[in-house]
Amino acid sequence: MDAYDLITRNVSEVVTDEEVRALADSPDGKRAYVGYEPSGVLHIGHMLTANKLIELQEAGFEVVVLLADVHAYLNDKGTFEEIRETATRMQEQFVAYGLEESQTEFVLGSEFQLDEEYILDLHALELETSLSRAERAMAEIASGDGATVAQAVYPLMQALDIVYLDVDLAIGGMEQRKVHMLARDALPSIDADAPTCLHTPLIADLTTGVGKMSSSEGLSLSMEDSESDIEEKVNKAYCPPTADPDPTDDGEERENPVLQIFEYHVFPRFGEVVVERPEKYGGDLIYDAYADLEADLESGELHPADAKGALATYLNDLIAPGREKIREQRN
Ligand code: IYR
Repeated sequence: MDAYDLITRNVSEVVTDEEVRALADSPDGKRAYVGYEPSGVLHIGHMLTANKLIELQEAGFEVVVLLADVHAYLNDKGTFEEIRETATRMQEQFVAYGLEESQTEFVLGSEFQLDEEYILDLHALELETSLSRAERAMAEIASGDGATVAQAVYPLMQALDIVYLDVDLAIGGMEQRKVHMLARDALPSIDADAPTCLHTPLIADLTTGVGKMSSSEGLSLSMEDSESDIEEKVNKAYCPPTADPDPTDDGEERENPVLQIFEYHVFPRFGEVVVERPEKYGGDLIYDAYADLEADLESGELHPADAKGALATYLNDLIAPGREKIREQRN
């Protein structure tokens, strides 16, 4: 795969395509980053953007992971001490997941976000941004109801991080897109370039296929799940024989989360998928491309129960090193 294909594989959106093509022309030494609010354990959403970071490392990018402790504090995720402690644990889990430690720069937000120069630039952005714009940018990120002043400051800091970390490409899930659009509009006012952005898809709710999987509601998959937790959850997943299911009776869009996880997690990390089946049911199926697995599910050649069985096995392989790390961290 060439650099452009690696960068754009499995993404929902790039802003802009022209800018990404320019990066792909000379990716070596270019810097890409994702920021995460530190939390106790990695969940499948963290792992999805991490897959993209691993692909970018393959394409020659330098990768920066921001452990956004100040952002987590502003988003009411705990005391500063608690957040700091989870940041260290999260870093270790990312390395266990497969981010090359020697090629990944882990940065704690508070290492630079409390410097005078950063704060003054932040105030300059505050002058340029309406409260309603900041609030809209946070609609899919903010926790709790009712916006706080802290939540209005948050997206402006996220914009400024792009400048202070000197990155060429900002990455996030689709829920980050409005923050990035704000960054593109606001950063030129402090003489910084509008950043190039890449957004990864969101995995749908596991049991309904509606909306997005969330660690606060419904079933979510995380590194602390045991093998049997994963098997049970995947078993309960919504998996009609199509990648494009009909909407619900209320007109809500549905996705097939089992196929999404194959597409965004399993194929990128394993390349090939073997679905084990007894001889009497036709024997093993071997796929070296996601599209073939999807086509077989749609045609009925691959039964949803067999697809789920294989998915649980691969997911368990993916999280095994992280699960082991969490066990160590708790001892
Ligand atoms: N908003 C992210 C966390 C975050 C991301 C970046 I990129 C930053 O520069 C700072 C924070 C979240 O929702 O987890």
